[in-house]
Amino acid sequence: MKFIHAADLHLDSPFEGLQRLPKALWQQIHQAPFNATKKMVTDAIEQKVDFVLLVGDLFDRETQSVQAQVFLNEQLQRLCDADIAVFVSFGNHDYLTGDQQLTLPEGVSVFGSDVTTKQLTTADHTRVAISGFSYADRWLAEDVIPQFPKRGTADFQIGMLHGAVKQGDDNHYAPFTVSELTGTHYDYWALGHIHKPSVLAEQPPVIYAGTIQGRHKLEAGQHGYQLVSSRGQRLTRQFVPADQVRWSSLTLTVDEDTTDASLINAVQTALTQRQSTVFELIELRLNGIEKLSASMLSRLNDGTWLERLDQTQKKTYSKAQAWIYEVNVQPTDQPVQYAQLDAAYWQRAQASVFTPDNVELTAGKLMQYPFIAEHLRDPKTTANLTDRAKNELLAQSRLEEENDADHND
Ligand SMILES: [Mn+2]
Repeated sequence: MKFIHAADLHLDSPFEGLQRLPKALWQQIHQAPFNATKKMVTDAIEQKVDFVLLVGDLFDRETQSVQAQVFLNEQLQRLCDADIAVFVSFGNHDYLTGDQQLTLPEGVSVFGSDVTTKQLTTADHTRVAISGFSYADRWLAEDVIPQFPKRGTADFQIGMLHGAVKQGDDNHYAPFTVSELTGTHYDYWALGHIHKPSVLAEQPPVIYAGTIQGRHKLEAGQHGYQLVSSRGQRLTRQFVPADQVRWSSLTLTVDEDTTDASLINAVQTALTQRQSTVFELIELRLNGIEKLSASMLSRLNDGTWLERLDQTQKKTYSKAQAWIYEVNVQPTDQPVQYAQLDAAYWQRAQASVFTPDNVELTAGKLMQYPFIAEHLRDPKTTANLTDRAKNELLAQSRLEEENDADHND
């Protein structure tokens, strides 16, 4: 018995924030979730799996584009034509609505909003029971694990669950605890919702397949699906990459001799030296910025240098299989001397200005969206804002220093 566990295809993701990219490249990125899904389907056919589990968020939005619907239908039809069973549950992004227009090929089993169990006997006579449900709404605050049936007499029982581990009071996505899941004595829990591939338990496996295609810098690294096969009563599993573009970072060190052109050269050299089999979208991180000239620092901060790099990478990205989409100057470990700013004053101001409360206040109504609230409450976000302010101040302070020096001459 062999199956694929995939989740969070997020077909038709808008990839906002990448509008600066050349059109052909943006299209390549927009197509990436589609092509990652296509690869998974091709693999399923070549590997002759018995069934495929798709655990929610197949589409990015509740109103799917015709293109995304047609595409998913074609791909699921390819599986059906190869006698591969398909089990689908919808998640918080593509929850079942009353006027659902989506029609899937016959032979695809879709879970409704109540937990139900579907039975399957594979070609090698293995009896498999699969329990799951779909979201009926954008949010599901209730713990649904008690609604999952007791393990039956099938050779393998699998749970499909699009949800998040219970934490604090804000639980919008079918909250559960890992011990609740392992306590069911199912043989495998196929999870969706969290986009980073991760293993919550090994015995039995409680696994997030992760999104099949990373869609922004917070979804860096490899993405794909789980290929699971049985040997006797044992299940072995393997993560298989399927992503078509990958988010990563590159760190370079700059110094007082760094110029616009030399930094572009250093980037180009570093890009040719890396070993990646897929196209990479790269965040450039720069160390040693305290040695840079004031003008260089402000060109890095205000995006002027990146615009210049874009002119070069427009010609080279296709060969380099990489695109630098952002530059971040790394905070320095050494104490920075601000000419017009007392360091102690800055320390005090920093502590009182960049607080989680102030961030929430500034974000205002945006905080009602759980994913935005989660991002803004992350201490890393506050730290990032602080670093950006610090870099701006440093550049400003350098310019003032240089202006003063000019006046003194
Ligand atoms: Mn998702």
